[in-house]
Amino acid sequence: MKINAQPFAYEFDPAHTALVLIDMQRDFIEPGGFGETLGNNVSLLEAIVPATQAVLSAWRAAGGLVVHTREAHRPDLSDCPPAKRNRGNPRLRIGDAGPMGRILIAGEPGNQIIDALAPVAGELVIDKPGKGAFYATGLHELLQARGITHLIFGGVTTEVCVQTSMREANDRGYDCLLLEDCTESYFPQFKAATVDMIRAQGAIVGWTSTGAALRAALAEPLAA
Ligand code: TIU
Repeated sequence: MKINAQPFAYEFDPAHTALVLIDMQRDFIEPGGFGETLGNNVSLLEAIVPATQAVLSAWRAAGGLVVHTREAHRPDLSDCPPAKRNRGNPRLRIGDAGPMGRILIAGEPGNQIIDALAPVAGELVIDKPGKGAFYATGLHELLQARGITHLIFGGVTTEVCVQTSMREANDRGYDCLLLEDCTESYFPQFKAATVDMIRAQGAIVGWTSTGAALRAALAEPLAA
């Protein structure tokens, strides 16, 4: 299957491709979570939910593997380096009690994926202590066991956890595509720069396209 992308068409076989949705959690998208405690306007991120939901439905209908990640720490914070917890000047730190439970802690209400994109049976849910999806998670091994060679990315935020995960994936040999309308940043200029730098130099990190282009390709699998 081939879809229009930049800097040139992206080719993939859905049987060997996973849709990877990065950290679509209440902690980043809703008020009162980690994103807001860092001083961000979280309302910007909601805008990508409908496009991401449409892609997720189409990908599920096509039978493709779905991977959801969550930035999450253990309740005892043993996987949270003090350097990460102390960074910046947040109103609430990782592990502190907030309106949606303890900030960025596994199992808390705020740490869950938003209802609109909730995982279903058979999908991989990866809790990650870092910004990248491959650090300290075993994700590479899980993907290799399933014969996955291509990864299609959406999620938040573009220049932090999405970009870090794409770079980790690229270094591990995956062909990566970023869906521009299914990713967002608290800083529009950082999203734009990230999209540009990913596809620069002949797709140095990966390709970029849109959810609509992916859905169109999935709707006509025999045409590709
Ligand atoms: N702060 C910010 O932009 N992002 C993060 O801390 N984590 C993710 O991107 N998921």
